Amino acid sequence: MKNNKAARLQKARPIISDPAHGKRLPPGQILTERFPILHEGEVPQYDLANWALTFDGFGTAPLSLSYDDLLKLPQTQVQCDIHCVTRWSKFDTRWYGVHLRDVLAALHIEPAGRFVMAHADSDYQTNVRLEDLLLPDSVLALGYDDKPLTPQHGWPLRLLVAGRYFWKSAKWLRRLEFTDVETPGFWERNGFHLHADPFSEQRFSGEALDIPEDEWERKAFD
Ligand SMILES: Nc1nc2c(c(=O)[nH]1)N[C@H]1C(S)=C(S)[C@@H](COP(=O)(O)O)O[C@H]1N2
Ligand SMILES: [Mo]
Repeated sequence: MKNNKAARLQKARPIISDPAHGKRLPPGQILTERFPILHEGEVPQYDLANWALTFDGFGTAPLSLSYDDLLKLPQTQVQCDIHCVTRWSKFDTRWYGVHLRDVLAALHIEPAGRFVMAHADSDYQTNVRLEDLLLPDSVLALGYDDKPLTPQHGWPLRLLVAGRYFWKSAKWLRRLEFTDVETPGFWERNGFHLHADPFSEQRFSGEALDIPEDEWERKAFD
């Protein structure tokens, strides 16, 4: 079934961003202080004893880390702005977690390909470039605002991908698949851009239309 989110976004009415935010707010975005909760499907429930994050694509058997393993790795703090393709942006969000470079070092693995498919619950995938995951502001996020993630925002682990629309930041992350081919994920197969740079408005895989939407305002918030 083709998901029609891209088509709906393209039909929505245009908005004009407040110039007071200058170059920090990407074109076509609106600033919010709230924290919208957006996802497909239900919030998954986990027993951490049975939870693992799997890494594959190294020509070896898959490697995995438990939640405790992640807590023992060096913890990284990130402060960044987030930008959702449905037009909301939030400045200065604060996260902590484990940086991919520290995971790769701990597992003694080095990816050969340039791409990563992030696999998450429930049946969500998104494609990211390895170089984006290795940026200082990308993190495998365990917590937000000095507390473990809430279930709605991705507990126990979500991806935070620096400099990309927020759909790349997969909540409920379960597996990172390293590959040398770029394969579209869930939204990318449904009309959204492969690379998703908010500052060049890489919203859609067709023409990047200067068109907005307010669907997030009707959903849940923190
Ligand atoms: N597993 C999973 N992760 C997901 C999604 C989803 O549907 N499932 N939606 C994405 C989208 S479109 C957005 S905007 C952000 C929203 O994250 P938030 O609810 O913490 O604001 O999660 C992203 N990660
Ligand atoms: Mo989104």
